[in-house]
Amino acid sequence: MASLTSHCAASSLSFPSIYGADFQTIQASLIQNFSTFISYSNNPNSGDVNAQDLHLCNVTITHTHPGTHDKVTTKIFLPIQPPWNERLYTVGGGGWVAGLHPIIDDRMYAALAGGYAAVTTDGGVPSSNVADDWALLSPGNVDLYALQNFASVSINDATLAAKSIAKSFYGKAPKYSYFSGCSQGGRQGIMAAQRYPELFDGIAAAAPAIYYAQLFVSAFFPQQVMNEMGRYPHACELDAMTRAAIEACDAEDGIVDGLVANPDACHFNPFAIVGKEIDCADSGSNLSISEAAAKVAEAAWNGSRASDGSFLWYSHGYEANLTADESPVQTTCSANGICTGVPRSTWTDWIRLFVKKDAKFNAVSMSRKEYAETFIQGVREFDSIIGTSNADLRNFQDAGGKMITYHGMADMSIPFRSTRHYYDAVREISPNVHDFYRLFEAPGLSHCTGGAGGQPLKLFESLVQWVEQGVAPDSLEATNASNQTNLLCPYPKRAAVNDSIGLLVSDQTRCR
Ligand SMILES: [Ca+2]
Repeated sequence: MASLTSHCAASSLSFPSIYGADFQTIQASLIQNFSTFISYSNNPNSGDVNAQDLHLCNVTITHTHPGTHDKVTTKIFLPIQPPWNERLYTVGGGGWVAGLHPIIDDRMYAALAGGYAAVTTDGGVPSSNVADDWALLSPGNVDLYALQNFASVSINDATLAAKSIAKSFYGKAPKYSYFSGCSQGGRQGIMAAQRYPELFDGIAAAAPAIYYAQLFVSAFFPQQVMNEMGRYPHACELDAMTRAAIEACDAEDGIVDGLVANPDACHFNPFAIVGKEIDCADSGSNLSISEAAAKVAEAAWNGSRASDGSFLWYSHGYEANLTADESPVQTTCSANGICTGVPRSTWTDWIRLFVKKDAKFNAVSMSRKEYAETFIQGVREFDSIIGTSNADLRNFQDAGGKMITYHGMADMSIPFRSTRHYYDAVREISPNVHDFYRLFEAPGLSHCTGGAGGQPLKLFESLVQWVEQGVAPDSLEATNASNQTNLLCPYPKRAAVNDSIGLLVSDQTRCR
C-alpha cells in the first residue's frame, strides 16, 4: 500500500499509446480516508453502496485527436484501499453528459468501493449537460468530431487509456473490464459492443438511448400533435387515461397488482373514455375528458406517425407517467386555464441543434410534413455516428463478451419497445443471442430508476457472475421502494404465476 501511495504521481505514470490519439497532460493526486453513501437510485445497475475509508489515486489525463482541435478529459480512480480487484469498471453518462460529472463521480466511488479501478470521460464535450455549449461550430455547422467523440470514440479511448494507466500503476493490466451505464450510458455500452467488441468482457447497458436519431424526434410526437391541434389537455386528463389503461390491462399478466407485465396482451382505446367526468386537481373542478386528450394519449402510446399515418417509431407503454416533469405530454396551465406544451429540452435540442443546425429553431411551428422530414433527415445524417442501431454483435459474441440490458416498461423517456426492437434485430442475425446478450423488461419501472415496479439491484453482480463463472442470469429480482420484489425474466419470457401468487418472487413464480 505504501508503495502504491508513493507511486501516485504524474511522474510515475506512463502516457497511454492509442492510435489516432495524442495524450497531452496527466495529473495524479491521492484521495485518502474518503467515505460516502451512494443510493441505488443514483447508481441504478447496483444496489446501495456504503463506501468507507477509500484510499485512491485520482488520475486525470487529457488527449486530442490531432487535426480535429478537440480535447478529451478522462478521469481514472485507482483503488489502494480497498485493494485493487484487478478489474476495470468504465462508467457511462446520462443526458448530454458522456460521463465526467459530480453525479457520475458517485458511481466511480461505488465501483471503487468494490475494488474496481474506475474510469469515465467527458467525451470531448463540456460536462454542462447543455448541448448548445458544443453542438454547433457555427449556425448551420454541427461539430461532427465532437458528436463522434461523444457517441463512440471517447468510450474506446478512455477505456484503453485506463487499462494502460492501471498497468502503469499496478504493474499489470486488468484481468476483466466492464462497462455500466443507463440511458445515454446504456447507449454507450451497446455502442461499445457494436464497434469495439473486444473492449469489454461484460456490459451493463440499461434503458439505452439507442436508435438515437429516431428517439428524440419520436419522443416529441405528443407535443407535435398538441401543437397541430392548438389544444393542450390538462395533466389530469392524461393521468386519467393512464389510470384507465393500467386498470384495463393490469389483469392480463395474471394478477391485479397495479403493474402491466404483459402489455402486448392488451389494447386500450383512449377514445373510449372521452366525455367521462373526472375530478381535476389542476383545474380545481370536475371536467369531462376531452377528445384532444384521447388524441394525445394515442400519440403517446401508438407510435409517432407521418402525415399519411405511417409508423415512424415506437412510443411509450401504458405504465409511463405521461405528465411528470420531462415526460412526453408535459404541459403547463395558467390560472385562467390556458395550457401550453412543455417539450423536454433533450428532444428539442436534437431537433434544433443537430437536425436543423439552428439554435433558434422553434419546433412548435412544425407541420406534420416537416416533422416527418425532420425524423427522416436525422436518421439519414446521424444514424452511423450516434444511432447505435447496428444489430450485428457477432464480433462481440466471438470475443466472449456478455451484455445485459433492462428496460422499465414505465419508462417515460425511452420507449421499452425500442430496446425490444433492437434485441429482436440482434436475434435475426444471431439466433443464439440468449447465450451472450439478455434483455429484461421491468414492469412498473420508470426511466433507469423509480416507479411502482422494482429495480434490478443485482444487475452488475449478475453480469460479473456471467462473465467470470459462466453463470447466465435466468432471472433478475427487482425490488421496489416498499421492499417488494418482482421477478424479471429474460425477454421474450415473462414471469408467470400460479393462481393469485402475483409477480412477487416466490416458489411459484417462474419465467416462461
Ligand atoms: Ca398486473
